[in-house]
Amino acid sequence: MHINVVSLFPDLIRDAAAYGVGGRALKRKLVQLDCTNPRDFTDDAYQTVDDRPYGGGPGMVLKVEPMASAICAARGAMPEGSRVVFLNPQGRVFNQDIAQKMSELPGLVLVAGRYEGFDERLLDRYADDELSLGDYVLSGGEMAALVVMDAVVRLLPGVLGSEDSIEQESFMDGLLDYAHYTRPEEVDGMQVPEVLLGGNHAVIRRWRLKQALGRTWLRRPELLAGRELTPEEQELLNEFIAEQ
Ligand code: 9D3
Repeated sequence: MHINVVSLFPDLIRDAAAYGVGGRALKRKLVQLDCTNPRDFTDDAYQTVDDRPYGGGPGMVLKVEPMASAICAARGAMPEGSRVVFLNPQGRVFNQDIAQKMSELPGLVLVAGRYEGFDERLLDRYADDELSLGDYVLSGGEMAALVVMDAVVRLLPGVLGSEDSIEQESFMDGLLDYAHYTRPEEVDGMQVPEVLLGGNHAVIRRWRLKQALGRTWLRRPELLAGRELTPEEQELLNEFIAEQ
C-alpha cells in the first residue's frame, strides 16, 4: 500500500511512523510512506499557507492553493483507486470497520490540517472521505493521521506475525479483551487466577470468553448491542451477570 500524508509537519509523521509494527512494515517495504508539505507549494517569499477567515473571527484558515497543489501532487503519485481522506473533527468517527475497508485500498492520501481548519472548498473538491477520531480537541490532524495509519497498516497482509494475526479471526471479535497475567504467580499478595495455572485449555478458553463478555457488558454495553451472541456466549454472559 502507498500512503502519502499531506502535512505541514512531515518530520512528525516520518519520525513517529518509524516505530513498532508500522516501522517494521516500512522497512520491509510492505507499505510505502511519503509526505507532502504544502509549504513546498507556496509561491510567495513568506511561504504562506494560512490566511484570515472571511467573515472575521479567531484563528487562521488553511489556504486553498498550496493545499490543493500538495494534494494533487500526492494524488498524482498514487495508484488508481486510491482515496483522499481528510482528518477533520467534522468527519465520521473512525473505527475498526473503516480501518478494515481502508486496508483494502491500493493507496491513501491522508490530509492533516492545522490552525482553525481547511478552507471548505478543499473539502468540496478533494475529499473522498473525512475522518474524526472522536469528540475531543486536537491541535491538528497529524496525530489523527498517525492513528489511522497505524490501525490500517497492521491489517495489511504480512505485517503482523502469524502469532498476532490469529487475533484477526478471534472468537473475541467485537468484545473487550480478557485480563492478562504473566509471572510471577503472586505479587504483593495479588494472585493469578487459579484457572490460568491449571493448563486446561478448554476451561481457560471459556474463562477468558466469559471475562471478555462480562467486561464488555460492564464497561461498553453498546458493543454488545451491535453483536450477535452464540448460545455459548449468552450462557457465559448470563453466568457472569448472575455472579455480580
Ligand atoms: C478549538 C478549535 N475549534 C473551534 C471550535 C475547532 C477546531 C479546529 C481544529 C478543533 C480542532 C482542530 C484540529 N483538529 C483536527 O485537525 C482533528 C481532530 C480533532 O481535533 N479531534 C478528533 N479528531 C480529529 S481529526 C483532525
